[in-house]
Order: sequence, then structure tokens, then C-alpha cells
Amino acid sequence: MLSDNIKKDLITSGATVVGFAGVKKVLSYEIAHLENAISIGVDRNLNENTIGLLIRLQKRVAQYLKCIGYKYLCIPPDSDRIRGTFISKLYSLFNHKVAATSAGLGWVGRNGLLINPEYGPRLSLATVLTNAPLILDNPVEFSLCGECTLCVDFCPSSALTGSDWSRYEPFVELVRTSYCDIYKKNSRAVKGKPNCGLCINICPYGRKSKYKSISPSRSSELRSSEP
Ligand code: B12
Ligand code: SF4
Ligand code: SF4
Repeated sequence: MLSDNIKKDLITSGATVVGFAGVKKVLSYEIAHLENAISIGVDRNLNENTIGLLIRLQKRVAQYLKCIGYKYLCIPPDSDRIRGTFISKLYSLFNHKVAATSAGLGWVGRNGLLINPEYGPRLSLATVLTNAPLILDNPVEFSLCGECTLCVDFCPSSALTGSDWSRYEPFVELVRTSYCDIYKKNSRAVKGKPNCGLCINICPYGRKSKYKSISPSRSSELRSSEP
């Protein structure tokens, strides 16, 4: 009932996907009592400030949990943007992909991003930790990238190693983060825009274009038809 209410309310308020996960094992000691995670994903294609929407959704669920007597902690969607604030000084960074894969929302693709079967990597994520007794979703265990290597082949900084993620080997190196970071910083200097995001746009999962019907396992067709 509680889980259903939270899910329904978040979806009607603008969330694209919502899942519940048990994350006690990966929490630092100080917050280990907030053992359940509410993972919220918002479609990046929405003509809206997704970070702003995620923060509003977090506040909404936090208010509800508070009213019914549970504890909570909102992990900001983009921790980088608020680096140096009170919360980030107190606790080590909580990784949203951990909550999302554990809540069954998807796997970590060869591009290092959470891939949802319906929306692909086009979701921005946020997490609310709580001690509320939620009905947990089943974690995703393996990658469904299959034979596809589009993001690896087209990444302009060669940041992607091409390795495969699984819940049993979750920290295998997928992204050489310094390559991506340097590329984005240079791109800011040249084009005035820090973002690249090609590894999002090229992924066939959730792609709403003429290539939508091409499955990851047929990505060689897409490669040969793209310059
Ligand atoms: C630091 C950071 C960066 C850095 C480093 C990226 C990195 N991979 O570490 C830089 C600047 C390079 C970066 C770039 C980008 N980022 Co960034 N970034 C973050 C941030 C702030 C922290 C990530 C982190 O903790 N890294 C530490 C390493 C160790 O973890 P990881 O490799 O990211 O994740 C591993 C674990 O999650 C593990 N795992 C998964 N499930 C489970 C389950 C269990 C039980 C365990 C133990 C582990 C585990 O598997 C993952 C792969 O090894 C998050 C926000 C957040 N707080 O989560 C956003 C975030 C990851 N970034 C995001 C985005 C969109 C981007 C960019 C596309 C931005 C852009 N437009 O260019 C690029 C993409 C680069 C890429 N291909 O990864 C989104 C991803 C959304 C999604 N669908 O996955 C996030 C979640 C922000 C958000 N709120 O939506 N980013
Ligand atoms: S954001 Fe761009 S440079 Fe970074 S990993 Fe993705 S495609 Fe490569
Ligand atoms: S482009 Fe292909 S390999 Fe890369 S994340 Fe998407 S499905 Fe996986």
C-alpha cells in the first residue's frame, strides 16, 4: 500500500520510472539505518529542467515520508553541482546507478550509464534513502547490451573500454573517466558547451528516431549505414 502510494504519486507528479531497492550493504555506517532506496528516473527528453524536476519529486516524497513518521535522506541528482555543501562533506557520495540497478530499473551499459529497457540511457536519476518498509523490486543482474558496441566505437575521447557490467562484477572499468572529463573541458573551451553526451544519443535502447527498430544485436547495420 505504502509502496504503491509512493510510486503512483511520483509518476503522476512527473517521474518517468520509479523503483525500490534494499541498499543497506552499500551504505556508510552513519546512514546504514536508511536501508531502502527510492530510485527516481526522469526522461531527459522532456522539455523541462530535469534536475529541477527531480529535486521537486524528492521534496514531495520526503514530505510524505516525514508526515507518516519515517526518516529519509535525499541524495541530490547531480552531486557535482553542489559539491562542497553540508551533506557532501558529511557523507561519501551515493551513486544513483547503484540504487537504480538494485531497484530493477536497468543495467549499466558499455557507456557506463544506467540503461532502462524502455528509455535507454536517457534518464536522469535521483535517490531518496529511507527506513520506510517498502516492497522491494528485483535487482537487475546482467547487462543486455549484447553484441552492440556503438557507444564504444563512436566515443570521441576513446573513454569507453568495451567491458561488460554485471551485478557480480559491478566495478569493472567501463569508462576512463579522465578521458571523458578532459574531452568535455576542452569542448567547453572551444564550443562554450561542456557536455558531450554522444554515448547517450547513439544508444539504440529507447531511441526515438529512424533507427528505433534496430536492436543492439543488429548494431553493425547501423554502423555501416552511418558515416
Ligand atoms: C562523477 C560523475 C561523472 C564523472 C565521472 C563518471 C563516472 N562514471 O564516474 C564525469 C564528469 C566523467 C561524468 C560524465 C558524464 N555523466 Co556523470 N555523474 C557523476 C556522478 C556525480 C557520480 C558518479 C560516481 O559515483 N562515480 C563513481 C564510480 C565508481 O561509479 P560508476 O562507475 O559511476 O558506477 C558504478 C556503480 O554504480 C556500479 N554498480 C551498479 N549497480 C550496482 C549495484 C551494487 C550493489 C554495487 C556494489 C555496485 C553497482 O556499476 C557502475 C559501473 O561500474 C553521478 C551522480 C551520482 N551521484 O550518481 C553523475 C551521473 C552518473 N552522470 C550522468 C550523466 C548523464 C553523465 C554524462 C552523460 C554527462 C554528459 N552529458 O556528458 C557523462 C557520461 C560519461 C559516461 N559515459 O559515464 C548521470 C547518468 C544517468 C544514467 N542514465 O546513468 C548521473 C547519474 C547524474 C544524474 N543524476 O542523472 N559524470
Ligand atoms: S560523454 Fe562523450 S566523451 Fe564522455 S564517454 Fe560519452 S561519448 Fe565519450
Ligand atoms: S550503445 Fe550499445 S553497447 Fe552502448 S550502452 Fe547502448 S546498447 Fe550498450
